[in-house]
Amino acid sequence: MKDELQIAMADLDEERTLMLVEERVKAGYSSGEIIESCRRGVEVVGEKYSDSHYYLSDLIMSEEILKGVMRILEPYIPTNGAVKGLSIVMGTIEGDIHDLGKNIIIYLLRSSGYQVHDLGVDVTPERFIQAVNETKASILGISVLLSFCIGSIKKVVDLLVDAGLRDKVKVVVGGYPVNQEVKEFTGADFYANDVTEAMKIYREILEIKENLV
Ligand code: B12
Repeated sequence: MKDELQIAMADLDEERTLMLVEERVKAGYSSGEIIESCRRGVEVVGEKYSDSHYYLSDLIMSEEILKGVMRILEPYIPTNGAVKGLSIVMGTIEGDIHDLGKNIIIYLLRSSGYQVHDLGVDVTPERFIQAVNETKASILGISVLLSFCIGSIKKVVDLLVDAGLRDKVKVVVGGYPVNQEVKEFTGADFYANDVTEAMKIYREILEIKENLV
């Protein structure tokens, strides 16, 4: 079935995208469902960019539209103020400045009561380890969109081992190019490339940790 929102996003039709988002919010779609349609739309933007049908300016346009989508959605994302006893460190790996997906996940985690330390983008493996040490985080979330940056995630996991922290921290990798193979190559515990899967993983980790206390 054709998803009009996905198509409007893929066509970089800002007005129509934002109108459809408004409509879907009113019709009771969840934020996760709406974000997913948009994410699939920008996936097409990426493909068109690879085929040279779109240019860098079009990638930038997709960023602008996605930010507009999040501005509409933010007031509707349910919040659960009860602070959960887990601290999470998140960042985009060294060399990569993509942060829209990471920011969406952080927003949803904070809305669900998790304490998230956002390290931003282009984060070195050493900085991730320093942050885990400083915050005593039990979950490390690493975002990656550029395939050639995946190797640096492996370095983060190796440094966690060297620091004697590997069994204290669950590593979750996320982003467009991640899959089971990336999870195995990097030594991460979980991977996710959509909102639903990401939130499911964080809930699962929370349950595991609570059962250990
Ligand atoms: C928007 C965009 C940009 C914007 C980024 C703006 C920003 N502030 O993030 C700009 C214009 C800056 C940009 C720049 C570049 N980009 Co770009 N970009 C994209 C595009 C079109 C969409 C990315 C996006 O925001 N998606 C929407 C979000 C919601 O989805 P997401 O990021 O996947 O996140 C979701 C999940 O993956 C998951 N998730 C994400 N992170 C995490 C983390 C954790 C812990 C968890 C659990 C889950 C999770 O949850 C999110 C919500 O569903 C993609 C295409 C694509 N298929 O992804 C290309 C793409 C990623 N870019 C690409 C390229 C090549 C570049 C440039 C090198 C272009 C250039 N010549 O300069 C530069 C690189 C700059 C750099 N050093 O990082 C390529 C990468 C190819 C590759 N395989 O490596 C892609 C795939 C396009 C393509 N097909 O060629 N880009």
